[in-house]
Order: sequence, then C-alpha cells, then structure tokens
Amino acid sequence: RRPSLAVVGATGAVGAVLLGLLSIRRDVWGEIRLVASSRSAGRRLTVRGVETEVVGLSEEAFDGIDVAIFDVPDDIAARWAPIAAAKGVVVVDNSGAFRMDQDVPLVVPEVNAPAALIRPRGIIANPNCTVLTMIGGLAALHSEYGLSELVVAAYQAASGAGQSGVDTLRAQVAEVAGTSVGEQTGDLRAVVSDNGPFAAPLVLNAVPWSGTLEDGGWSSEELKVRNESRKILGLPGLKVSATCVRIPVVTTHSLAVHAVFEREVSQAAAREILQNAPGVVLYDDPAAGEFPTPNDAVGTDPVWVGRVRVALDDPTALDLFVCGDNLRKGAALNAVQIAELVAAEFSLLG
Ligand code: 2RA
Repeated sequence: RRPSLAVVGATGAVGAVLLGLLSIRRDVWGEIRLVASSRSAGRRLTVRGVETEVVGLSEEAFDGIDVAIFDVPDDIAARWAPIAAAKGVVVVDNSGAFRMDQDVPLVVPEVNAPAALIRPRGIIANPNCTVLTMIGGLAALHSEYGLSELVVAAYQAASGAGQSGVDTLRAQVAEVAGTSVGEQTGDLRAVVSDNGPFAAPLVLNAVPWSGTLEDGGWSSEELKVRNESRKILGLPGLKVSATCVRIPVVTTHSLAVHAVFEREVSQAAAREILQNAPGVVLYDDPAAGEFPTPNDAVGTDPVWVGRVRVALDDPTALDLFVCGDNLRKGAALNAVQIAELVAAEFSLLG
C-alpha cells in the first residue's frame, strides 16, 4: 500500500522545496498532509498539483500518518518528533535535535542507506546542509583511499538561516545599491540598518560565524561538520577542522576541502571516482573556465565538484571545491530520499 506522508514545517523555505520535489518525483505516497504552526493553519499550498490546506501542529495531525518529514527548529522537533514516533510514525527530522543521538541513524542515502533501517526511536536524522554538500563525494573517495583528515572552509548561503536570512540579504543589497560602500573601514556598518540573523553586515562582506559559540571558540556549525561527518562515515577518529563563513549568496553552500587519506592519491583517479559517485557531478576543467559556482548549482539535485588537485606537499591529500544547493540536497531532497527509502519498506511489507 502507499504510505501517507506528513510534511511538518510546510510553509518554510525548505518546506517550499519539499513540496516542489514531492510534485515532480515519482509519486510513492498516499495522502500528503501539510502541517505547520497554528498561525499558518488554514493557508492553502499546492503539492502534486492539488491545493491543500495546512493543518496546525497537534497530536491529531499525525492520526493515520505513516511517515513524517520534519523541517522545524530544534526545540519544536525535540518535543514533537517523539510524539509522532509514539503514534507509530516514522520521522525524518531535518533539525539538529537528534543527529548525535546514538539511537537515531544519521542518513545520506548514497552513503549509508541501510542505517535508516535501524531506528530504535522511530526517528531518522537528516544531516546538516553543510555536511550534505561535501559528504557524498568524500564518501566515494574514502572508499578508495581511506579518509583520515578534513580541513574545510565552508562558504555558506544566506538561506541557511531561513527565509529571514534571504530577506535580510536582499534588503541589504537594496541599501547599498548605487553607493560606494565597502571601500572604507567599517562603512558597511554605517549603512546597513539590520543584520537580521547574521553577526555582521553580510552584503559585500564575509562573516566568519554560523550558529552558537561553543567551547574553544568553535561555532556550533563547525562542530556539526566535524561530528556529523564522523557519524555518517563511521570514522570516530576522523580529524576535522572546519571554518564556517556566511557569504552574500542567496542559496547554495560552497566548500573548499583539503582531504587527507591513508594512501597516495592521483588526480585522474580521484576525478574518475567523483564522476561516478552517486549524486555528484564533476565539473572540473579550469583551462576552459569550468568549475562549480553557487549560481551553477542552485536549484539542481546533485552536488558539484571541481578544482580537484593533489596537494602540493602531501601525495596522500586532495584539495577540491564543492557546491550544493543547501535547501535541496542540503535539506529537502536528502529528507525526501530517506522518506522514499521508508516508503519502499511499506510497499515490500504491504
Ligand atoms: C546554516 N547549516 O547554513 C546551517 C543551518 N541550515 O545556517
């Protein structure tokens, strides 16, 4: 039978991408129920060509639901995912609430799909969008060469901070249009009226901060890159140093990755591995001006890898550049792919 699906957080930036994907991918679902906060209840959104009324988040909203994709803040997910799971719903949660819970699998279908089957809490966690941008290609390289260390600079889009991030950036662009700000020390701070969710003016700038302050001066985002990469790859000793920087791009994260392996690598072999990696597009011909940029990757399903080169001072290391749409494969698409894995169980088990 076709399982029913609830989309919890249907009215957010990721929710919009979720509904779009559910409308164009092979339809494996019965009822699709749209759930959001009580203030959004009653809104009508279109999914699979059908205008559907949004219902408020409540225990009853999960009656008759088999699978639920959550895209809500951590505190909402922490409260409501267990309530849904207690009603027998399989929850695919895009928040950070359960990702490091040892009884919750952290799943990237191209990398560790079988992990989704072992879900003692009835919850499957969707990884952080920054991690999802790089992990597919790295997993393929790890299979061949044995990954031992990552040094990552992540250039993260404004929509990683939600619709308010996008609205803030666009408002700042309007404020500086036609001016010469960005040339004098601190002049942006004098012109930009609202930093929104960012720690400093974002337009014409780079802000080396995302998330909350943790021990040692690391950001929560940087710790997610380290801890989630280790869990997904099953490498508890993987050395990871990440620096997460917000840049004035609307959507699509970019990462400069230095990856160290156990064995010597070759550029040609690495390119071949990446070309054949599921969910990855190799776009790497600098002589022809071909390398990924956020604007080439936005709105597409795969992650895009380029600038592949062997480190000059370490024959066991590769440097590469990756772009991925942080709302799509970085959030909605990966969650839908996990939900489709669960849906396949229903069709197998009847
Ligand atoms: C960000 N990765 O970019 C975080 C959450 N989406 O803000």
